[in-house]
Amino acid sequence: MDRSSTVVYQIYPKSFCDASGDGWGDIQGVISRLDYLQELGINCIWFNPMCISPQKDNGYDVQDYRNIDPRYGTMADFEQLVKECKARGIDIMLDMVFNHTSTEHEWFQKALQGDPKYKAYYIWKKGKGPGVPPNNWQSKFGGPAWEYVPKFDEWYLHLFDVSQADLDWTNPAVRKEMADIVNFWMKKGVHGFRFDVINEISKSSFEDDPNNFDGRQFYTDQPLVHTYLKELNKNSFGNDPEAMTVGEMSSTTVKNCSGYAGDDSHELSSVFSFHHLKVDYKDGKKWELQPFDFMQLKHLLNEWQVGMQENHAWNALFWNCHDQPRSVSRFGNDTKYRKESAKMLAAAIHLMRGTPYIYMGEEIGMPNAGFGDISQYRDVESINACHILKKEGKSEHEVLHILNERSRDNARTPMCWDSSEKAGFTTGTPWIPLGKTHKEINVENDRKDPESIFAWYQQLIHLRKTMKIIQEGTYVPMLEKHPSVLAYQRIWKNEKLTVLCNFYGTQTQADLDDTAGSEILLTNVHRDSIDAHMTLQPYECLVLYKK
Ligand code: TEU
Repeated sequence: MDRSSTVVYQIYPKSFCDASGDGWGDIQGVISRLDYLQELGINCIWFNPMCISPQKDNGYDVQDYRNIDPRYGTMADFEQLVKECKARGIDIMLDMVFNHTSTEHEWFQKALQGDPKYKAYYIWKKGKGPGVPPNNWQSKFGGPAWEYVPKFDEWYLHLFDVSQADLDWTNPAVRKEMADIVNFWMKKGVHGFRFDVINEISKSSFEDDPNNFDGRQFYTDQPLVHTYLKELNKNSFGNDPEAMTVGEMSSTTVKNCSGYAGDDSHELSSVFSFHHLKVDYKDGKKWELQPFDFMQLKHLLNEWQVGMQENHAWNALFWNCHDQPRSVSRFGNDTKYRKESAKMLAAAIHLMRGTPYIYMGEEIGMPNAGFGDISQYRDVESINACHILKKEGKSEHEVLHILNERSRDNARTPMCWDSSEKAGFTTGTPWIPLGKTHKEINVENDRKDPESIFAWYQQLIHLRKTMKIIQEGTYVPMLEKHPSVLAYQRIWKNEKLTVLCNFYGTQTQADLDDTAGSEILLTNVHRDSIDAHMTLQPYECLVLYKK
């Protein structure tokens, strides 16, 4: 796979399409919708984990890395999926959850029985005293990052849920297991791999975090991550010329990512970083609401574009994924200007330098879930947060409001295919309620519109696949001080592509000195002329091209 011309579509399998009628998405459901994805034009699908799992964290708690969870189907179904995708020119990217396993994994179970080989697969420490964990680190899902096991009078580390025990990557046997798992899936015809929280696999020290924060300074981007990735590359996907990899990098830096995804670093092909998705966190806190800071957003997007370019490294481009609220609700307008803002947001990142990712439903402008009751939430992180927020004294109403803005479940409601009662997702009872707008916002309705959001995405994907300037052009920020417009140019040989995006529902002025001879390549508002001083319409996106 070529990272500059590939567009990846992300499927959260539990919520995409259910063929069996049990209310859970499954592999046969995905197969039944592949023609739709082919029509969209994408050339790769990233699947969130489908391996056997107790599903405490929807598959990010892996119990068996080499078998498909029966709720999704069988290995034969998976093999059929690979074939059906291949026939449509679509590659598959699988999620490798290598920082931790489920505590139900055979390795952890053997560890609990006292088998020294497997005990050494995980991270165990003595407490500071009776009932006192080894240090003050906090789990990402709330509460201490350590769990006590009386039998050993020791604690195991879990950076995430208590059911997700961190693996000890200093152990060469663990590293070999991981490479073997990648090789197993490569033999099944898989060329794409997404590595979950991969920059957290190395823990350099186990001291208290002096800022009484969460310990992340001791387990994020530690020097050994680079060593481990080079080794994994050499022993697995590095041997496949078709491979494309992406690492999920938590709280990272351009400098580290330039190493992870640098042209000559022999680690990964690309990285996800999340700084631009924290611009609406108050004091860096996810569960404290504030409107997004546009200037910060623009600054971060530019900083990563330019920084990675200067260091010859490669970004993934995305607004949405299964861990984030829906971008049209978050950075756009999901009522009056839903269509305009969904299109504007898409163009803003698809024309940047990197590999674009589309999260299922984004291509029809699906908004946040809009749940009316806390009991509708399913996500382990959201449920933990709910308890913590209530303990802090927040009312039921306030907590619901916060979850409605921030919960990961906003993105996990079932894909809406049509206006029928279950949105064409299932004939049974969906595992999580459908989003509030499913009767109006669905594939069937969007595609009736000649100017659908879907058609806009088709166009963006087509441009990415066919225009060298989008694949390889140099990125140059423009109008950096403009308070509501994100603007940039891509430059390649004698060509120029100019992208202007108004992030607000009000008109704004944009002055460009360089419009002569440009043609309009894309407009989401029927613009037919351009000049040096333009009034951009609410959420207008304008793309100019000049040769
Ligand atoms: O996410 C890692 C991660 O740190 C976040 O995106 C996390 O979900 C967020 O900070 C919560 O606010 C990955 C997966 O994408 C996520 O779904 C898993 O829950 C997590 O790892 C554990 O495997």
